[in-house]
Amino acid sequence: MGYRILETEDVPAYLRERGHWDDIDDIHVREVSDGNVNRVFLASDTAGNRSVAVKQALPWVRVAGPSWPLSPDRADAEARAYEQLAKVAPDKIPAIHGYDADNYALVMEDLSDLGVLRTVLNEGGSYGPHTSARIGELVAQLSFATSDFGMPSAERKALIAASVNPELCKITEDVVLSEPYIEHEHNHWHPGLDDLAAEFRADTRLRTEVADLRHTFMTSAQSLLHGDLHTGSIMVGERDGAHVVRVFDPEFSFVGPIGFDLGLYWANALVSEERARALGTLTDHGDQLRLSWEAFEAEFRRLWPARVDTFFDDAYLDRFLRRVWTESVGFAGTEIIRRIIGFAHLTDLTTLPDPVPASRRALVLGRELIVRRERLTSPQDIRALV
Ligand code: SR1
Ligand code: MG
Repeated sequence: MGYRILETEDVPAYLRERGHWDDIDDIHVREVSDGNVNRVFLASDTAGNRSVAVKQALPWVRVAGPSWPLSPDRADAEARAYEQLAKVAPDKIPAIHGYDADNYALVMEDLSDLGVLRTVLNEGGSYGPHTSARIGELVAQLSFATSDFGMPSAERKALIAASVNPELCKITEDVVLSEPYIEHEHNHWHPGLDDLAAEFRADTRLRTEVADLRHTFMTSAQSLLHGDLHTGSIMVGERDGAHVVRVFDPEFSFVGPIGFDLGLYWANALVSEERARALGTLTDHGDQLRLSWEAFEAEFRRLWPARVDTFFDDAYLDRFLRRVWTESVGFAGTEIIRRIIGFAHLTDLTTLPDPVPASRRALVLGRELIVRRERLTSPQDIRALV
């Protein structure tokens, strides 16, 4: 049977057909779609002993509808990314029960006992001691294993070819790395930001630096990325007394610059900090960039000896990590800006009683991260800017 778009009432039979659920007299399904792009269902039994999540890619952007068509092939990219992640960071992703390539649907662990990090933070929670360290480690584990340091050359060429994700990359190239700096129908912003939005569109230096980051995004095939590592792609919580962190939604995955993953996380951490500052609920927000970078760097350096022969010695590693740092800073700036004057905004700011002062601070910070990235050489330099 070909591609069927699943509705809530189709899910029980679908799960039985795929061998995930026998007794469909005892199954309750609800749609919990929340992201911009896909549809997600949760199925559980009455006693609450069993549950699974079903995520299906639609042939369009969910929040825009059929007027913005998008190939469901992105589900293949997501399944491939989970395959790689399962090899190197199985403790930081949901368990994947099966992928149905005909229907572009993944059946996976239900994470609804955990909270989406963005929601936890928006509700006044803190990051806690381990979240950013786990994120830094995950980025290092995935990026090292799929880089030329962690994979034989021919195998990596095959990975690059298999991981092309043209439509989703184009979305990023447009909505993150281009549209906010030109007039575009996708863009929108609070009227209190009119002057800054106009200033950014007229700022030749800023636009040239963004062009450079865009080109890096398009050409730098360093490692397999998550591709959309914002705080809405991370679940956190407690299980059996332990703090757990799970990263999901890697449908934007492709082989690109590592700094794009770190930069997205940093941008979202910095925006969460602006929200907390506006509400007077600041806790550990200001530590997260440093904690994730330190964990990333420590893990990447720990893995490095595995393939030191081809790249000679640590001098090249130092140079490589400096480049990753600088690009991460720049990509963080682009993510902040597009989330305020581009297509897809953040509830961190939109749900503030007055989003303008925090949004203005974030926009100016984003611009500085982009244009001064070569001179910002440490987390302390970024603290000084904030
Ligand atoms: C049209 S999609 C807009 C954004 O939603 C996704 O979550 C990505 O962040 C993308 O840039
Ligand atoms: Mg997503």
